[in-house]
Amino acid sequence: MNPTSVLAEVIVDQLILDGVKEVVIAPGSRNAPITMAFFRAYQAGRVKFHTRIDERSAAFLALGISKATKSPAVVICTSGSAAANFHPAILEAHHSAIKLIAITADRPARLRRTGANQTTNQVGIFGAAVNVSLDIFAPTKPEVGQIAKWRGEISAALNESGPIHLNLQFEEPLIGELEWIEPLSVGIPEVTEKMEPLPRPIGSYETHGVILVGHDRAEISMAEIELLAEKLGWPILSEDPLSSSKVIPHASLLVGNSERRQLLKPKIAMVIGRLTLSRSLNSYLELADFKIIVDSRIGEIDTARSGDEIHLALPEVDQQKIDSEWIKLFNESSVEIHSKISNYLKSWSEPTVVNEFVSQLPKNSTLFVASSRPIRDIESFATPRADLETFANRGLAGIDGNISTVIGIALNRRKTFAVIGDLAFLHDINGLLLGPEEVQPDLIILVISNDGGGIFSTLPQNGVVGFERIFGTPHGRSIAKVAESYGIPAIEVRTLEALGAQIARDTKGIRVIVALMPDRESNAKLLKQISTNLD
Ligand SMILES: Cc1ncc(C[n+]2csc(CCOP(=O)(O)OP(=O)(O)O)c2C)c(N)n1
Repeated sequence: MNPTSVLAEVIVDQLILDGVKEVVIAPGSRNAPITMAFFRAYQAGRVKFHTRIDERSAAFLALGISKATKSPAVVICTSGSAAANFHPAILEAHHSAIKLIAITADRPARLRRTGANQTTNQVGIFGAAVNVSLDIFAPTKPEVGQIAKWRGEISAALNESGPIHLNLQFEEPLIGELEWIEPLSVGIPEVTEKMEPLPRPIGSYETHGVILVGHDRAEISMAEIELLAEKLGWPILSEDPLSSSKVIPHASLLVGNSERRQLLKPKIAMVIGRLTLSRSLNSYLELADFKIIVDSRIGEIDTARSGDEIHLALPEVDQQKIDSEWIKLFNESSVEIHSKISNYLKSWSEPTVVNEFVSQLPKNSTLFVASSRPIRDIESFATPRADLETFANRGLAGIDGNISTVIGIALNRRKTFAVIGDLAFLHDINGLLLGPEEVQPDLIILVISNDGGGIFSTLPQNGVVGFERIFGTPHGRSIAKVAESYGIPAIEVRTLEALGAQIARDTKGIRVIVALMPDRESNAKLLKQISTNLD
């Protein structure tokens, strides 16, 4: 009889019963009971199993899986500093309200603060980023009722939203028999479903309103948003123009100067999700006399967020007067913007490359967009299309974990594409570290390679003394060679024709296209030139 093995076996069984379908493990000894229990479940066909050496990548991989499958993935590591490597992905999951289960193995509590090897205080290590943090141990003497107690704790924890943390104290021996004084299947408790906030019906609003949609839309479907916009007779200005053909193209440029902002001044604005990409949309929002915020995260995460009206779910509208001239005004202005910018989008540059890439993706494919310039270039320049499924880590807009997140997504989709800057690519290069038995998804990663952080050249600090070492941070590496050193095929492109040919190649597994860009400074100048031309 081995309490440690039994604890691990019961937790794995209960997690699977409560909806876990995939697990990512990072190697270690203290976590042996739970990684071995999960491997047995994998062999029995109950769960998908992934292994990653780097815990930070492992956690972002699990995040990507949770995002794509909408069921919580588990990530497991050993004790000590390994646990801290989960923190970035947990923070991203927290701020995007994604369920993720982090399991950290620990030594028994009596060994804390004794100088025992690889032992730190892991209890509560993720602070307020997790809604539940359990510290579970196996009693040395078996007790009747223990199994039901563990199962109840796990089920209750999984009923919470956002990421959760299970710290499991494993006593040695870490490997042993699974006999117990009662069957391990006993006592699965009834779980009471958490009530979802009900949409609050509203009467009618002013005719001159707008819907402003943040990139992650607070997980609300675009179809629902389109329906509401139609009922209200309001235009949709979206940070992500690639998941609806009903959005006004080039929204951030449309409201990029104060004159046009005044022309399109709304009486009322409804914000769905968070606006995190451009200053222009936020300045535009400020012009509205009345602001409605729709985001379930206001309930638990962004509790200090304010607005004239707050909704945790999309409101329903009864009747509404519509002024058809209002939307026309937006469409006409947008057509004007389109003709002004199209001249700039013909030759090789960052906005052109990103724009060509997203317009050439096959129908119904999945796209992950990294933070920094690519997501902003798409917001400003892309022509709307409705047949892509888009993802981004906009919870905290980190340049960490992007490769791992998209691999987690791609493992659950047929064909996935990603566009990412070279720093974000290098930051999570270990995301490409896949062992020989790991499943490689069909994924094409386009790296916009400008040898450093291009975004900083577009900000007011451009040109300050020490700019390159403080902000630009060039690395001088060949992205293609780095990818190849991880066993991932990579090719460099310098023309739109070559880029198009690479996108069209139907290949299996992961491959990288490196778009070699001119210097960051000339890109900043081009962006400036485009916006000046729109004034
Ligand atoms: C984890 C993390 N560290 C630092 C930052 C700050 N940061 C924002 S953008 C950026 C540079 C990104 O460079 P790259 O990925 O090459 O994209 P580009 O700016 O060239 O589009 C940095 C360092 C961040 N967002 N996340």
